[in-house]
Amino acid sequence: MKIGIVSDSHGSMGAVEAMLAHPAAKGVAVWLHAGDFAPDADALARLAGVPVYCVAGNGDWPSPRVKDEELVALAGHRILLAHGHTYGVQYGRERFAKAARQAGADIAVYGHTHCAENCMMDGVLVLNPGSVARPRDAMEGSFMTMELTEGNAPGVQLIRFEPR
Ligand SMILES: [Mn+2]
Repeated sequence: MKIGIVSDSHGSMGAVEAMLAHPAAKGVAVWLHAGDFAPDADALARLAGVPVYCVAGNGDWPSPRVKDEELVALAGHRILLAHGHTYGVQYGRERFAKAARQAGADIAVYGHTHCAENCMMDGVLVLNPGSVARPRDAMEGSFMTMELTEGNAPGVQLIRFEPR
């Protein structure tokens, strides 16, 4: 099962459309949006025509519909999805990784820093797709794809592309 991971689109529909037009986005069955801004996830769902899980970022208006975090079960894996600001991810990912492990997740996805990351921490695969619209770690926006199959380690790819 191919998962798309995106964060911090910050209202840039051009960046979301460019991401969806990228060859790497082809065949994505489910998108995860790690917040900022949550309405972009609704637009993504409309454009992509597949389910999108989304959480609230620090830049999102409070909404009963969008939670601060989601525990998503897909293809035999459990993913903790959160924007990350409530875990202080800008100072380190230890608290977030620990929360994921305690929730029984083997994957933890966050955003907020606008810097891509792919590392193992506390036995949890910790992922940040970077910002699709306002990258701070490169000139190009980025997103991730993740191939998930039960019983296997996820195959993660970081894709950088020219934002519109
Ligand atoms: Mn943020």
